[in-house]
Amino acid sequence: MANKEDRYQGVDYYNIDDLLTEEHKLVRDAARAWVKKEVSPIIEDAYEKAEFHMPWVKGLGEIGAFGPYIPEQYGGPGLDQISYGLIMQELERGDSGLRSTASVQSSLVMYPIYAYGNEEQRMKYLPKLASGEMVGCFGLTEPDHGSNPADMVTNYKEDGDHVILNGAKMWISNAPFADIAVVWAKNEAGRIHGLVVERGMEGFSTPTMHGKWSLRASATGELVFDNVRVPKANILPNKSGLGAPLGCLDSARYGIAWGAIGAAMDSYDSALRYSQERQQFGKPIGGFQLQQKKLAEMVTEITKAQLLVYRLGQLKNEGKASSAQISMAKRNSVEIALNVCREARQIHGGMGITNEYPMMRHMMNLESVVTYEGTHDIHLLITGLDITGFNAFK
Ligand code: TGC
Ligand code: FAD
Repeated sequence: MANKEDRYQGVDYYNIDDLLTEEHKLVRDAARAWVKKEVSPIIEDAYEKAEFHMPWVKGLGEIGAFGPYIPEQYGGPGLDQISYGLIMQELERGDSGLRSTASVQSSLVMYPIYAYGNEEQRMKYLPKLASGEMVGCFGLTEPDHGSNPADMVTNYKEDGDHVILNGAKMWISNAPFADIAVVWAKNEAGRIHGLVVERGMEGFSTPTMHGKWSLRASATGELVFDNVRVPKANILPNKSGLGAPLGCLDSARYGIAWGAIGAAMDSYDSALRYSQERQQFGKPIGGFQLQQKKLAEMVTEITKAQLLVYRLGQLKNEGKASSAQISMAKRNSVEIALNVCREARQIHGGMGITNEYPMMRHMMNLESVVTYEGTHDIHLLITGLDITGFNAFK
């Protein structure tokens, strides 16, 4: 908030806090305090300048936002999935771009190294990624293959104890400053594998993408591979095929399902306060029925979404959450968040379009969140396939 104190208090209409453990609350409160201190005072400025504030990386490592569920033996905090969700919610309450950086590092870089890598790869990368000493990115999307990554053209050929990687990835969060990239490419047999490509490898470049009206406080770039020699030791050995990157997406989409509600909570929190303080026609605007309708519907949708992700977190902790359940939650959270932010902006009247208040920034961010990690349409089709058994993608 430009020049304004961050008075965010959280939203808990159904006493969901009573379902949380002491550890959940400690982790959530630490993330909230860090966002208030380190993010809120400068986020509007960073957004306007389209800059990712690099000192945030160290702080994110300190609050356990990088690989929250990665075991302590690999440098992670070893928390459960609900803690992971709560951290993502607090970060996205600050800004979706901040949550993006943590999502990518946690679910799209650390998770595949942890789940599909060998012990040497885990020990080499995970502790540094957990602390923020190293930052990673995830290259799946290509210029001509977004919703349909199965048709990717990025590929590698054998060359002794190396492979030669060629192709390009687009729309890659964290790419401009990442130390490593987990890249998905086809081998000579056309099978998809994950490779860890390191900055400095000859022929590897990461041009920044400019001109975004959304997610401006997050850096987005391309990954270009021009005959890059990657050691075979950098190929993740324990899973291949499209299911490998999609498995990472399950974890990241789960984080977004929690995160997007944070943007909604921030906007509702601001709108409720504004409605109590702003006077028109001799009384607070919160006293008018039309404003109450907006606020009551906002808190209802937030509460329903909070309960959905809490239950999803329980299922995830038990290893029982299906990909389709995660898709439903990601889709629902982003949709309600977009609607809540829009209504909250209207409650602020003209002031709502300025950077004195967070709603416009959240709304613009959510236009990326509704598209990345599987578009709104793709998640609907995943639900459609799951309930009918008919595939409507192709
Ligand atoms: P399909 O034939 O359905 O599946 C191929 C194989 O994958 C398995 N599978 C999954 N495994 C784990 N998790 C999932 N969610 C899975 N979905 C499918 C499946 O069982 C199969 O395995 P196998 O062993 O039989 O081979 O694949 P399809 O080609 O028909 O595609 C299905 C579709 C459209 C749902 C999928 O391609 C998809 O989800 N597309 C959306 C692409 C996407 O989400 N891209 C995201 C890029 S990363 C990103 O946006 C990061 S933003 C980060 C940030 O800044 O926060
Ligand atoms: P397309 O796939 O071309 O889709 C265009 C439209 O067609 C959409 O509305 C879509 O819903 C619709 N459509 C597509 N197929 C179907 C179908 N079968 N049926 C009905 N409708 C369909 N990718 C990464 O790999 N790593 C990252 O870190 C990353 N970060 C990102 C950051 C930002 C800010 C953004 C905007 C994107 C990022 N992405 C990343 C890419 C993102 O995952 C893709 O943009 C997304 O998967 C959609 O692909 P596309 O943009 O090519 O759209």
